[in-house]
Amino acid sequence: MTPTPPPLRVGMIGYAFMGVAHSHAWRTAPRFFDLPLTPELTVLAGRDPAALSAAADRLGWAGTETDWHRVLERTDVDLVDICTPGDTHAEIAIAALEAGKHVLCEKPLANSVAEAEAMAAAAERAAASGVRAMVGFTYRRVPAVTLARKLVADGRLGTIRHVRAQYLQDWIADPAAPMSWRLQKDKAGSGALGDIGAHIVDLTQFITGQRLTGVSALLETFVKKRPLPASTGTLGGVAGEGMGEVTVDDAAVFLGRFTEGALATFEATRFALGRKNAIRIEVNGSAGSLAFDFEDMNVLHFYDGADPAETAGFRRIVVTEPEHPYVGAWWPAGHGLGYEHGFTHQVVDLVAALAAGEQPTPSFADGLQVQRVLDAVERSAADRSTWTPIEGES
Ligand code: 4PW
Repeated sequence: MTPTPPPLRVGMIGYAFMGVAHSHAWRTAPRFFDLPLTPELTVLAGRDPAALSAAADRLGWAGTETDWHRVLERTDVDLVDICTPGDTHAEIAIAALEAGKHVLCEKPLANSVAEAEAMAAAAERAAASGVRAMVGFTYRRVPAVTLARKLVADGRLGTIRHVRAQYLQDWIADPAAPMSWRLQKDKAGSGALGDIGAHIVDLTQFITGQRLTGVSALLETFVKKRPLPASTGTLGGVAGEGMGEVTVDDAAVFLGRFTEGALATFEATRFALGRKNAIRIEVNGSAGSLAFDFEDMNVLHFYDGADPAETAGFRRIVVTEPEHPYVGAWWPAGHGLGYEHGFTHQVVDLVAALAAGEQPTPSFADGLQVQRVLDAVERSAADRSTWTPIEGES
């Protein structure tokens, strides 16, 4: 019998949408992948004892703590997984790293560049003693996205000219949809920009292997007041009495330029009625093009400029073959993966890096760089000096 790999004892803070996704990933990863460490769901933390205990039972956590500080004090925790809103990321992550715990932190890394800088500095200090930190830009681990990066890295697209990225949702398109923490600047840092725009910033940089060098942006808050929630759901909830103020952007649109000169357009909105979780990325290079849409997440479209004109055209690669990234560990060819698998792949890669004593990616330094892009977008949008009005229009 093969011996069980040593444990990786996880303490997770928060058990809402992301907490559920991460719990599933910690449990599932060792059942499908041969991991060098065995994740153990040691302790779940949250403030409401009854809800916490119900979540721990449902999600399979062995113990609970109602104060996250206790998770950091426990000697039976190796890694702290932060699944709370952004306003708590910096405090928890820095304290966890100083307590010698590895950290996985949900995106965006923080609510401000200053917080992200402090987190990246803490991660760098911790790395000196082998303690690692990673930020959860999960969509990198969708097989079609990982394959897209490989095609670019293999030179199949040549020199990148254009990057087109959209993250479109519609869960607050209705003005009667209630307030939530995602619509409060003090909790979320920003709105569509940080919550979903951060993903397409990370994804386009990941796929192209390049960084954004500058942006020009517009932000808009279409609905400035919303009903307070009577109850909250995963995204959205049920409207109750009274109104609250939306203090973040509802939508972000920006232009950018990549390190090697490619021009880019970005759009992040929760007002794209009918688009539920459409992450659309298109890249045009001198030798080929690719296109991805998360709403058809097992497919990558690739155009090879070297194909003879007679038969040239976008080919629809169904990314469900054992040769594709991550896919071989799952089902027989053609059986397809879903939203949750990206989180499982994130655990797989994190555990592999920890066991090898290597830095997992994306690192807190990568998270800081994305935070700087978000900050530049906000500063650009606030600066109207480059806005050129059209004569005769107001
Ligand atoms: O992927 C997205 C997340 O990063 C989800 O669809 C919702 O928006 C929840 O948080 C963000």
